[in-house]
Amino acid sequence: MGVEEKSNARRVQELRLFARDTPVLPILVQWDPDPDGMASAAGIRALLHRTDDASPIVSLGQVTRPENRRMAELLGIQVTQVTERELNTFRRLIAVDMQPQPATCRARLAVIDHHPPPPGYTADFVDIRPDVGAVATMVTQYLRASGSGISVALATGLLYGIRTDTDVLRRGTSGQDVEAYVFLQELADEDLLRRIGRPSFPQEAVTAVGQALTGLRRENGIAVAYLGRLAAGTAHVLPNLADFCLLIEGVSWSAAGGLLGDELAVNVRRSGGSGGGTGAGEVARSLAQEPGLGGGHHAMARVVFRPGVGYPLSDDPGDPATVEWLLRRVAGAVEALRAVR
Ligand SMILES: [Mn+2]
Repeated sequence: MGVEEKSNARRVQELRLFARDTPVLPILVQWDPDPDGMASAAGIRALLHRTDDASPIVSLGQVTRPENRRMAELLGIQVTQVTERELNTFRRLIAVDMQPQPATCRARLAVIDHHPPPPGYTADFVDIRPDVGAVATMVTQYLRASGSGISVALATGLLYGIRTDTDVLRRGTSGQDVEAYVFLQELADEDLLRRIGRPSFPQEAVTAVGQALTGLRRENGIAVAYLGRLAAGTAHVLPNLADFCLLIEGVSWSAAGGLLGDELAVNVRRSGGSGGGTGAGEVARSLAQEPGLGGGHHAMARVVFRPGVGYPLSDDPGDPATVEWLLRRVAGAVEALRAVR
């Protein structure tokens, strides 16, 4: 047994101890649950041998991306939306693929994550490894160390989680991710994976992308596009558009925004993998009005603006005033963070 396996076995013991004598122990995932979060939560529940009722998977938001909803449906993963007030009625919580702020969260916490923690982060159980590409990798290690069996559905979910978080081992990947990936591939259902991972857009969303690209503005290597009001079920076009904008020659930063209700959601991208310099996650955090509204990784991040910060509430894709407002914000944050270094 190697050192890594031993420490994972110890982590499993500690986590089981944390869960003991807690009849209802919810597993909390991010605001818009993603495949890594959902699969990892399902894996933790299996590891602890708990039922859906004893450990419901909960989120303060909802699963929005159609392929993520399809994944949850095909793999039988149910995410229950809860309010902050409801969350605070639980004595203990396991947070997966995210970190609640201990200052604002009353429950005792176990945290399993791979996003960089704020300094001095503490919880009853903490396993935070920013060098690992997906939490699903960490959970796979737990399951292997514990000797628990992994069902086909769970292996498929965990593999899909690693695929999406690492862009199929192309982004922010560690040797541990590759090892978990190879292990899971033996167990997973390839046909199911193909059915999950096929995103599609309605025609109106594609037309809006065209208008957003026509109205795109760029300055000093930063490209910004605005999609206007996003119809229900089409929010996943935002990260796709942000990715696409990063392909433009000479562009090293991109942002794509759109209105969801009266909130302005913005996906930020930065080229250059996990290299040095200012990261997209830092930019998103500095743009956020309050903690929790912005964050992410070096290469990809997301921020949500709430009404009252003065953005134009335009429904029109490519609206010049909104594009200008967004460009000033993103360029300002990038410059300010560069100046600090
Ligand atoms: Mn993740």
